[in-house]
Amino acid sequence: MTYQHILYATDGGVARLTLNRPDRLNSFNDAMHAEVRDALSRAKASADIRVLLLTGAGRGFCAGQDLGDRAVAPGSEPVDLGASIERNYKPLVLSLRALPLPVVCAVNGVAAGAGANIALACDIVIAAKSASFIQAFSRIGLIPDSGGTYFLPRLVGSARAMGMAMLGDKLSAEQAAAWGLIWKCVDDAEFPATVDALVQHLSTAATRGLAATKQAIYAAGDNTLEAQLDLERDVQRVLGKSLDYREGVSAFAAKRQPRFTGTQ
Ligand code: T3D
Repeated sequence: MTYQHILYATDGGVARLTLNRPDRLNSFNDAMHAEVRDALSRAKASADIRVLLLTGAGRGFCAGQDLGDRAVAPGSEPVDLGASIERNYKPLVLSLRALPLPVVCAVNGVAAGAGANIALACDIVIAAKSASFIQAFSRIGLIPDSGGTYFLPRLVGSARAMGMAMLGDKLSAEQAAAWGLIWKCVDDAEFPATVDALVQHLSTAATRGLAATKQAIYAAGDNTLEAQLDLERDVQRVLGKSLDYREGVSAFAAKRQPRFTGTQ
C-alpha cells in the first residue's frame, strides 16, 4: 500500500509513523485509518522492529475525526458514528494496546477528540510543552470515544476525568504530566532529541520483556491481586527462559551494558 496521509519509516529497530494531514491538524479520514492499520500490521510483522513511534506532522498531533466528512446539513442522512467506531477507532486502539512492542506517542501539538485518546492508548506518552489535550467531544454533543471513558478515570481519577470530558477545556501538556495523564512533558527545544533518545533506548531493550510488561500492566486494570500475582508468576516463568534474561544477568555480573536481541 502506498501512503498519502501518513509517513512510515523504519530505521534500525524503530518504526516511525507520522500522521500527515497537517492542514487538517492530522484529523482522521477513512483513508488515513486504512493506512495506519496497514503500517501497524507491517510493524507487527517485522521481526526487526522493536519500538513504534507515533507522532504528527506540523503544529498538531491529531484533531480526531475529520469533521469535514460528517454531513450535518438539515435533511442530510446522519452518518452512523457507531459504524465508524467499529470499523476504524476501536481496531486502532486495540491494535496499539496489543502490539507486542513498546509504543511511544510523541505529542508534538494539540491532541483533540479521538486524537487525544489515541495518544492515551499508547504505552509511553511524551508531549512537547506547547502541546495540549482536549476532550473536544462535549463541544459537539458526543462522549469521549476511542477509549476516553476507559483511560481517563483510570489515569487521572473520575473527578478530573469528568471535568475534562464535560467541559472540553484545553489541558496543557505540563498539567497533563502533573496529573499523571501522560508520562512526561518536555521543553519544545529538547523535544525531538528527547524523543529520539527514548526510542533509541527502547529499540535495544529486552523487547519480549517490555511486551509482556505492557500486557501485564493493562491486565491489572481488570484483575484481582491474586489473579495478577498468578499472571506475573506465569509470565516470569516464560521470560526466565529467554536469552535476554540470560544476557541481562550476565551483563550485570560482568559489569557491562547488556546486548539484548529482543527476539527470544
Ligand atoms: O465521527 C466519527 O467517526 C465518530 C468518532 C469521533 C471521534 C472524534 O474525534 S469527534 C471529535 C472531533 N474533533 C474535534 O471536535 C476537534 C475539532 N478541532 C478543534 O476544536 C480545533 O481545531 C483545535 C482545538 C483542535 C485546534 O484549534 P486551533 O485554533 O489551534 O486550530 P484551528 O484553526 O481550529 O484548525 C486549523 C485547521 O484545521 C482549520 O482549517 P482551516 O480553517 O485552516 O482551513 C480547521 O478547520 C482544521 N481542523 C481542525 N480540526 C479538524 C479540522 N478539520 C477537520 N476536522 C477536524 N477535526
